[in-house]
Amino acid sequence: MFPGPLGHSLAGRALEHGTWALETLDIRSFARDKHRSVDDTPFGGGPGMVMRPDVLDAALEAATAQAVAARGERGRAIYLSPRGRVLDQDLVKELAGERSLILLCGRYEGVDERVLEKHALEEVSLGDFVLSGGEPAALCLIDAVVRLLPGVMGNVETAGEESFERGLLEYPHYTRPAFWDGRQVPAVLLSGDHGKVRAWRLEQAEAITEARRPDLWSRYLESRPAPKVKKRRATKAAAQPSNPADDPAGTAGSNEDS
Ligand code: 4GY
Repeated sequence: MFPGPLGHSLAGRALEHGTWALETLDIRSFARDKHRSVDDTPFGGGPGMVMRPDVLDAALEAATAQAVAARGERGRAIYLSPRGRVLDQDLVKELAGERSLILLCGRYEGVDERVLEKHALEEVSLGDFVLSGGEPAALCLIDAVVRLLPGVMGNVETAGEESFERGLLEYPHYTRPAFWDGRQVPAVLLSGDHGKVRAWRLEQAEAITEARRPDLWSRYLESRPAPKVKKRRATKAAAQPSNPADDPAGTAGSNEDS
């Protein structure tokens, strides 16, 4: 399954180029019995099978030794699981800063809990759904991390250009033809006024984020500096002490949530 679709992507070219490297270990190759079994029935009963701690431990020890030999350190070890910290761009950035990562992909009902403890595995989730194995999640994580490595993306979307960097969803994109299928590209994008284009895109990104992702929208509002209070030229009226009754909360002109 590795590099699988990554071999046909941006990450695939970077892999050939040596920007990053991937070593895969087949957990079954660490099985010791004649049936090469990696799973067993759960203590306490219940459905399905659980991945055996002894086999996983051998695989993780081998992965650790390889990482230390190749990169000088183990790096963070991650178990892809719906129980984990939900992957977001902040975590992707953290992981892109590591010299090495170990990704453990489970099958069946999951892995023996003691292995997670022993190897200090961090659980990371792609979201609230259940895959049949961790591999597709690992591929997604790798893709998101590798595109942040220096040189992989070239000049596109450098430092902070992406909407997500500002905590917003993407604004709508358009390319030629300007009129297609009875639909016109928004005029502002053809205006050549870069300031207007930037303002329109921000407005669109904000509207889409507010409508579709109230969670992101709240965070954006909290993290955004309060709008600047326009400096007005001093007038007679402005020079007068204001009437506190006009602003009972006393927040006008202050910047308390910034
Ligand atoms: N969701 N995010 C996920 C997943 C598969 C059985 C435990 C997810 O990251 N991984 O659904 N993983 C299961 C398969 C063992 C992991």
